[in-house]
Amino acid sequence: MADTTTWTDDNLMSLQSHVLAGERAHPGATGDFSWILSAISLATKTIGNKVRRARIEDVLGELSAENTHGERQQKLDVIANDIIKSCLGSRANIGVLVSEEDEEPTVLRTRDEGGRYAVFFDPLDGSSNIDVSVGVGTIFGIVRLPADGKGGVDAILSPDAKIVAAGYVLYGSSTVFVLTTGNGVDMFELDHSIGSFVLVKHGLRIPETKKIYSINEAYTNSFGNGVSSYLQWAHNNGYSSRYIGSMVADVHRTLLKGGIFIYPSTSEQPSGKLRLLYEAMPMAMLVEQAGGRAITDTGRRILDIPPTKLHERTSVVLGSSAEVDHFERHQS
Ligand code: FBP
Repeated sequence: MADTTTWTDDNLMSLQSHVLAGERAHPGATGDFSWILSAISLATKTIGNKVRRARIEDVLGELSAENTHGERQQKLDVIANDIIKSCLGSRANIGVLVSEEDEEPTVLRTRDEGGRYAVFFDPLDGSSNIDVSVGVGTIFGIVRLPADGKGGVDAILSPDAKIVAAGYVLYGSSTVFVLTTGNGVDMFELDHSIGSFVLVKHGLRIPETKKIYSINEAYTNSFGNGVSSYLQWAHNNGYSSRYIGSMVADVHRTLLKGGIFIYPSTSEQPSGKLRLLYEAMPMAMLVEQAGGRAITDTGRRILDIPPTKLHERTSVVLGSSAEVDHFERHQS
């Protein structure tokens, strides 16, 4: 019997060829993205291996050292950070690297020396879940630096710096790479048999509504009135709760299934916990590109916040647009 498989582009589309095809469609594209994304692809495949073999290679557990946020670093936080920096460091079009694990940015070269982009990243998000084999991930944002030749932190925090691509890699039951370059969201899965991220979903759209909220209710006593009133309403309207405690995993579920992810400001953390540049903004760009919304708990669009510090925090409310609308209605 003849093989009836329909051979379409998707079947054979790797991350690299998909990005290259996208660039070919843009006159004047320089190949910068595919060059940077190939480094991120290589780094995250390597990190994925480390995460999967963590107990075998005995790279689990905490180090005595603390990161810039005063949090005890996991061994794999540092390993992942080094892997990403060594892969991205070799890309001549990158000027600056900003990592959750490093207090200061790594300045590689000035704009005039070809460093047109900065890459912000959380090397291993949800690291408190590593030891128990729960989904963790790498989050990144690619920013085109202003043309005025400014370098270093000034360039990164300049209002002319524009986030032009964002993504995350989830190291879960499968290794998934979710990416936007400003033209919708695509999802790739690592096919271990060929060592390639293969396109599995082109033009991913977040469901308009879904009665699932994701928040750490252990902090209920320190939530503001608006958050408490929304949760009361959700409880009275048949919502279900899902919370993994790894932002990448909770946002991935929200993107695919719909619902709302909330990490609000609390009395203990008045500006929220999650970091603006390398957690909130990349996720906000992905959710918006998939048709959802991403705001702070005071209703401000996360992508409109002008960053003032490298490691500043923000409250995060993102997900299906109708669900974020419901949340917003309870804040006034
Ligand atoms: P890091 O692990 O990168 O520090 O990220 C912070 C994080 O673990 C998020 O992934 C997650 O959404 C949140 O903190 C969980 O915080 P909490 O334990 O307070 O609910």
